[in-house]
Amino acid sequence: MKITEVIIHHLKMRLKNPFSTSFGTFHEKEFLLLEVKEENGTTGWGESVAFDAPWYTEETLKTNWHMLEDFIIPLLLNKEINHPVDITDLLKGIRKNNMAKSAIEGAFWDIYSQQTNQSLAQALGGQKDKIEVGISIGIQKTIEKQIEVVGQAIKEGYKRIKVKIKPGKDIEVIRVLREHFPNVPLMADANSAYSLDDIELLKQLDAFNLTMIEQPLAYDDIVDHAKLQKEIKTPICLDESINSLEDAKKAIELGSCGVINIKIGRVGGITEAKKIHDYCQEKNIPVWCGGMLESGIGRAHNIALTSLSNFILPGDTAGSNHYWDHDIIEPEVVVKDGYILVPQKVGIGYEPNIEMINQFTIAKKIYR
Ligand code: OSB
Ligand code: MG
Repeated sequence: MKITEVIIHHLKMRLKNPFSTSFGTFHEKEFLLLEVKEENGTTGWGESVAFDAPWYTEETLKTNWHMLEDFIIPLLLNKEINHPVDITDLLKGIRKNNMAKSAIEGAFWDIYSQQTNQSLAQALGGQKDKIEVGISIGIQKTIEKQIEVVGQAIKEGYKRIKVKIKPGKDIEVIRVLREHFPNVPLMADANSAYSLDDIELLKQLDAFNLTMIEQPLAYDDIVDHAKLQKEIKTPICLDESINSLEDAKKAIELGSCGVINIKIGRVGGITEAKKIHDYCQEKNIPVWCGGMLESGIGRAHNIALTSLSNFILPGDTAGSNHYWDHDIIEPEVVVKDGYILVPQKVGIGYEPNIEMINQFTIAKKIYR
């Protein structure tokens, strides 16, 4: 198989509700969508999950565009690629820039599964035909609003509620939520808002029976997380700190976490994500699939990945209707009773909605 053309679409989609984290508030999602064509006419779709600013990781939409245009696309165009894993090798000289690499690798996994006449989930060795779904809820202006939004998500059937926390919006919020919802699987994500100086505060979280606390400490740390994990009984889940299988191995060896959040973009693609999944399975570390407020294209990849057997915990794969008035795939992602049915159709299993894609496109460039 040879990639003969890549189209980069730059989209901007308005979120239904602003999403607030410890590092900032999203009102809209601006991102790159990749349409990749192969010599026999098959088209695959991939999404770059990089945001428009470097507050979560260092990559941005523009750094991704630069890497794709100047390095990644030239390395892949018109090369013989037999299997998506070959891409890892072709790109191995480029350091980091995981989200940029992942966008095109994901599109090629789509092409590969279409050409081998299977669903992406099947191509990955996925075993589940439906996946459990959790939801990530941003920091709200008031505690009353936080209770209302969490209550609504529980009513909709989500299997696990994650709330974002930050200094000043932590213990009290969790205490009140736990009082109102004593039995719901609840967790907190700090997006690196704390340090070991906050250890007494973090220890207090142990009182609320959280399923885990996600990335409390620095985005590039695994040593302090290991120290913290020894002091608290709530499992630590690493997100930002895990960018490769090597990172996962080291974090597990150090005891820095009990759970890993796998995001395809953050780790450089589906191939690496699957390696981390397999390794964690061997080591009895449960994993779940994180979200990046993706459009339906990115979500389709996440859903296929989540069909692998060690995705034991519900992921951040809420339905299209949670984020958008209109998503860019057909059908949209539907969550029913807390589950998504893994599509059985070939490829990513959803059709890109070209009309919607064009409606949200603000720039576009063709490479061949
Ligand atoms: O840390 O998981 C995170 C959104 C933006 C940046 C980082 C994170 C998140 C989420 C949202 O938690 C998950 C989603 O619903 O896509
Ligand atoms: Mg996170």
